[in-house]
Amino acid sequence: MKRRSVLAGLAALFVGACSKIAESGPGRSLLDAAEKWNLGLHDLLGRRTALAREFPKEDISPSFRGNGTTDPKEAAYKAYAAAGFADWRLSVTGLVNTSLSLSLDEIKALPQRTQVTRHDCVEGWSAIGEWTGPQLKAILDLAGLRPEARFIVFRCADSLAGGPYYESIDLIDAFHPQTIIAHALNGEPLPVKNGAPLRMRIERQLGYKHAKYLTGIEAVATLEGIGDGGGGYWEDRAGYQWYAGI
Ligand SMILES: Nc1nc2c(c(=O)[nH]1)N[C@H]1C(S)=C(S)[C@@H](COP(=O)(O)O)O[C@H]1N2
Ligand SMILES: [Mo]
Repeated sequence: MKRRSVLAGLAALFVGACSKIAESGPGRSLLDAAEKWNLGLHDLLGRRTALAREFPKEDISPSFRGNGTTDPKEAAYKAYAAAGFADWRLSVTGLVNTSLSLSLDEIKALPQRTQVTRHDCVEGWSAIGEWTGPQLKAILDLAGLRPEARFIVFRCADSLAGGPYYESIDLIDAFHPQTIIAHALNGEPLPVKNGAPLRMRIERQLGYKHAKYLTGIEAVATLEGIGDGGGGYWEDRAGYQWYAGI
């Protein structure tokens, strides 16, 4: 929201300045161009902040398949899983006023959102599931983002052949109301195959953005120096788009 008003303010300033220098001739077309740019910006922001479709419960898929890592092999993860994830913590670090280390109980004590949405994987399958968890916004508000923060990086407990899985999004998606940290699928604790005990839901983007086995959230000013700089495991390795809007 804050971002939207800053951008709209900038556009208004630009249009205002143009109307002073030109009432006719070439100035007039500059003003028209500025107005078009302003409208284009509003269109874009409208699309970015719109809600993903939510479905009635009857549409929930009978089984929600697992993809990518479905059973992390890391010893640390296996130890947490064996203890029912009782000691799992989610760290919140980077460009924040207060770093946090949250327990699952603390995460479940925040206001919760439940949403039935469709997951679309680039590999060509979809599934509908009901996800529950706090909005990422609630956690970012608790930690307090510093003004230099521009991206949120998600750290995961699992590695694939090329290294640790990770993902990242910009602040428009970070503050989107349907961007939640899910701990439940279809009313049950997340199964291991779907990212137990915590996974991201970023409903306006494709499946690979939804980091599973979430251990940390990091606020950064740039994606340079994170992984290979592409903003995610598959972005670094397979050239998947960083912004995977659907
Ligand atoms: N940590 C981690 N997150 C991940 C992956 C992964 O391999 N590791 N795979 C991604 C891909 S490609 C998809 S489609 C979804 C799959 O989610 P699911 O297992 O719940 O179907 O998780 C995404 N998040
Ligand atoms: Mo995927």
